[in-house]
Amino acid sequence: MSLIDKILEKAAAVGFDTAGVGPAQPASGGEFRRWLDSGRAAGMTWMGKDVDRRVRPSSKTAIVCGLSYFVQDPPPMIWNDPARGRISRYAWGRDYHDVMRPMLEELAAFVREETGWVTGVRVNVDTGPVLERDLAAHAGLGFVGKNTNLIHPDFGSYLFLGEVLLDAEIDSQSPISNGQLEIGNRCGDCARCLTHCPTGALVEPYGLDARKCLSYLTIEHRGAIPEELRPKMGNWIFGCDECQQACPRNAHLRTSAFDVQAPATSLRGAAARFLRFNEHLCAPKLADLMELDEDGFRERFAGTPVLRAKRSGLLRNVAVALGNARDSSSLEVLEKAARDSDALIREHAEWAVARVRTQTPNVERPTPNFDVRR
Ligand code: B12
Repeated sequence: MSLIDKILEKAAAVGFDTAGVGPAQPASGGEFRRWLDSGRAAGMTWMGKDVDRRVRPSSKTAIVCGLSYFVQDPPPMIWNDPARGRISRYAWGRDYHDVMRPMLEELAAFVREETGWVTGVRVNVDTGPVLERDLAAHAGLGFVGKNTNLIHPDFGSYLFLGEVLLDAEIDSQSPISNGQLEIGNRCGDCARCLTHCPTGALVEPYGLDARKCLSYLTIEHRGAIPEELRPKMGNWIFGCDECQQACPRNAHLRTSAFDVQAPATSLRGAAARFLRFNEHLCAPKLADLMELDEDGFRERFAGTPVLRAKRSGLLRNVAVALGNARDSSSLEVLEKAARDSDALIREHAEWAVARVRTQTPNVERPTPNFDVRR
């Protein structure tokens, strides 16, 4: 058995849904530099550090591993309830960094053992200066779609990526996966992701402007949400999956009904091991979230990616969602939030109070309708 075959076998044994081996050099460094120069990275200034390492890494080989995180859709009565906030699918459970890192470490230890290499074997999941989607495409895991996501033929785009990076070429006699970056247009004429993005953040195929992206605004952005974008947030309060929901390459995943009583059986792939799936995590009641103090926030979202937004960011988003729901029964909770010690929450709650008080219908965006076949 070749070294690559052994590594891929070990990756499966460790629990990854898919893995491939390819060159660690990204193909679209130029695109990345253009993205930075155009300001599309918004406030993610850390993306502009280590540009050279991201574009021309010292590593030679990437063992790219994928972990499927697709779980079935929540029942429409929960998901479409405007009194609830929507959390994007990737955050419906334990933080994937915490889940994948030990799995990658185990794989890295195996590589060290098999090769005798004591240095030059490192793991990365999201945190290092690595263009992961490029490397994944190189390693044959799938192709980059117009929504900029890496799309796998079986798992769609609901696939976390992580790597074991090697400073050496690996068994150069063996063919490296398919070795090709699938850079061609595999989406054809489809542009659903572009047309379904609520804010037009996919400004061109394969081009995302984070300044408009709800995922960026609700998770990474630390200040006020631009007022003109607030009505377009609907009830997304942490991340956004609109461009993935609209993608026909994900449609086949939704085969069985969501079963609240037996969530584990409705999970697919390795996701079953780390997603705690319940309505309080995927679509929590907005009014409940507004009541959370610092300790309550940390306790409720312990171990999940939601912590990244901090209480300040999450409650800012919750205020916007309550404003968009325009239900006068939320006025009491919003008025209380307008006296919060956090100025960001106060300002967004005041905006929401004014929006609820104006009885005009929400014309900017109708109540979101979760229909993946749109
Ligand atoms: C910064 C970042 C974000 C930013 C910016 C997203 C973006 N599109 O750049 C924000 C906060 C908005 C974000 C959102 C999300 N993210 Co994010 N994010 C990252 C991070 C840390 C860096 C991405 C990056 O380098 N962006 C810069 C742009 C220029 O690079 P890129 O999008 O990868 O683009 C490359 C290709 O598109 C290609 N390219 C450019 N032009 C063209 C043209 C053609 C024809 C082709 C084929 C390719 C191509 O070149 C680019 C440079 O290599 C990665 C982890 C990592 N280190 O890679 C995770 C990562 C991309 N995110 C991930 C996830 C899950 C998400 C969300 C789904 C979370 C959510 N539900 O809210 C959304 C998806 C939004 C979206 N459509 O991208 C996953 C994606 C997994 C996958 N299957 O693709 C990653 C890989 C994390 C991980 N380890 O799993 N994210």
